[in-house]
Amino acid sequence: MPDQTRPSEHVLRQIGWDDLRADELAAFGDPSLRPARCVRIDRGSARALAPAGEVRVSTSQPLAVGDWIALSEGRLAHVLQRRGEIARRASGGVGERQIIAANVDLLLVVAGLDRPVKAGRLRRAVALARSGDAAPVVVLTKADLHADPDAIAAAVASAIGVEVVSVAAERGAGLDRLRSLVEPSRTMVLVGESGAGKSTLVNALAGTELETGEVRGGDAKGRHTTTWRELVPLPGGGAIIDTPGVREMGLVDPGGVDEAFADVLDVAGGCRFSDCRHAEEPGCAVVAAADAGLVDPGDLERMRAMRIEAEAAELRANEHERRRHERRFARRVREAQRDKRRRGR
Ligand SMILES: Nc1nc2c(ncn2[C@@H]2O[C@H](COP(=O)(O)OP(=O)(O)OP(=O)(O)O)[C@@H](O)[C@H]2O)c(=O)[nH]1
Ligand SMILES: [Mg+2]
Ligand SMILES: [Zn+2]
Repeated sequence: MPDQTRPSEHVLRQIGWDDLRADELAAFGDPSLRPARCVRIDRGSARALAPAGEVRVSTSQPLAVGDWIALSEGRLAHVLQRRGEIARRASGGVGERQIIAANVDLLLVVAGLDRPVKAGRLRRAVALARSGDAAPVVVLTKADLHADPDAIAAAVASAIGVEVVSVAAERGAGLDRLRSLVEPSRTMVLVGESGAGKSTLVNALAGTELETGEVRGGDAKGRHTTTWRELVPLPGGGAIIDTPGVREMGLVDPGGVDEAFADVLDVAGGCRFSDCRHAEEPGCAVVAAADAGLVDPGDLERMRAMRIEAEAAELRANEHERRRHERRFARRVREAQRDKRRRGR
């Protein structure tokens, strides 16, 4: 293939385009195909970043922010294979699987130090990251409002077992560490409660002017400042995805749950069975460690509860998906029969 990276593709390289994806594109055997990345999804269309700038792509198939796509004369031709997707249970309704973003390297769980840190939420986000093949990082914002942010950061790091960065976005503190994590070409997504400071952080890193909001009390509906997900390229390379605040972070994939409990995971390697659920199995090192007081029995209980919840949600989401396929199939059959009758006349 002739693809010596065109200089104009540099902009895509900076947000994660690489040789593997170039090979995937070349394998379609159509030299007219051009790569682009979805930066925002609207109803029935998507905005994508192409080497020449942002383009609007109309589509009937479901795309996610972060998807790499192939365009042919400005039209969507292919969606390239995803390297992981961050998915949660949609709130309300039947609880279908909702994809927050695709092709994400790092998931930043953003929590403001102007309110108590909730370990349960952080663990959920860690599980979300792990099952989406992204590395979790906890970001404690509004460090300027807290007397001892370093102490909190250390406590959270040891409890959750992931890197913790504390930032005061408006003063620029802590941003260098985040830059070094995302540069030169990685993608990170921000998740966290409304008012946690996600958009403020994007603005500080990207120099954008996304709308930010007042911190409002209570938990009434309609208090979100950001209402869509958006991918923003960073000046030094890499990309950051802002998302609307979520009140509940429902899991739909049990795969990442164990890894959200660092102390449990530490001893789980000693279990007799590699797929041990740390419940009734013989030779379970986790149960033994909990009995001996080496693992917090409360953590073990919370881990089991979170996994049961995620398994149930996964079943419901799959069932929903299956019904949707069936309805679509039945509709196609009806349409085909109708066409046949018409032709027969
Ligand atoms: N003191 C201080 N305030 C901050 C900091 N970061 C954000 N804020 C304030 O927190 C409020 C909420 O910030 P946003 O960035 O809009 O929060 P968000 O997480 O994007 O909220 P949603 O879009 O609703 O999900 C704003 O008033 C910000 O000025 C910080 O580091 N220090
Ligand atoms: Mg916001
Ligand atoms: Zn076990």
